[in-house]
Amino acid sequence: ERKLSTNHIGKTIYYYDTVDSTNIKAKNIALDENNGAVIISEEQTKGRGRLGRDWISPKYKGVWMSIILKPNIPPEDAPKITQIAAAAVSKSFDDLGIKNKIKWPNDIVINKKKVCGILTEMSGEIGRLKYIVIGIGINANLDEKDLTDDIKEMATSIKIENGSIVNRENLIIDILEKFEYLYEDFLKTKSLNKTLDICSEKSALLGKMVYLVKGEERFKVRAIDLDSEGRLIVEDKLGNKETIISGEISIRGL
Ligand code: BT5
Repeated sequence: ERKLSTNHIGKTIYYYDTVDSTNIKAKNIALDENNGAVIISEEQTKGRGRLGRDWISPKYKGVWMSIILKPNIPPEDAPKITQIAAAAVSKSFDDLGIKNKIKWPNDIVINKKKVCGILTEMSGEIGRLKYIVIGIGINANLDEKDLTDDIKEMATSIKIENGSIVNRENLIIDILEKFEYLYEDFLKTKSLNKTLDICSEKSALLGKMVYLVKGEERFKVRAIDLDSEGRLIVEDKLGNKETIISGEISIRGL
């Protein structure tokens, strides 16, 4: 059995058999909680993705967890924490020998299919952040039958891809340790350098043609780089560059 060796992240862990959503639980207690508190549940009855989408969270088979953070950073910096979490999860998969890529801004994919999604939410006023909740959902040991019709084309699990069961406890410990390392480096240096090295190296998009979906419109562009803030830079066929802020646009075409 591994032991968690972090300073703050996961020092307090709330563990549930079932909840509506670990992000909802986290937001409900965040004001009174310490930085780094973690909520984990075996099942979510109302797991959520971005823009109110559903997140399938069957019992005992996934990692459904949320981290409460109270950094002294401007609210605009919250999307950077999504990148830090994606880098941490991706590196943890690497350690398990699981080939994976980061699909900016908030997915980890195996063989082009989604195995992990990240949902970053925050509370605060202009210029003053109260807390950030970072929700991480990982399809660890889901079987084919757990993938509902609407997601089975685009989603998978580590077990399905690797053929073996993942020790979820060890995976959680590894992710929390890697997350703390990258997060503390970011707070200390005020730069995302370490995270961006991972996000670039592991990117599923960089160098590729992708579709930007803006409302009803779709634009074919090349993903060319991540900037120092963790935003995606794309280029159209005329050579016009655009910087994409996470959450503004979703990307299809993988
Ligand atoms: C995300 O949203 O990818 C963020 C998912 C965050 C889930 C975690 S679990 C712990 C914490 N508590 C919560 O309530 N949420 C967080 P988005 O990029 O919007 O992707 C959502 C879309 O992914 C859905 O519309 C489905 O198409 C698909 N999807 C739903 N469940 C999935 C699953 N288990 N695996 C892969 N794809 C899924």
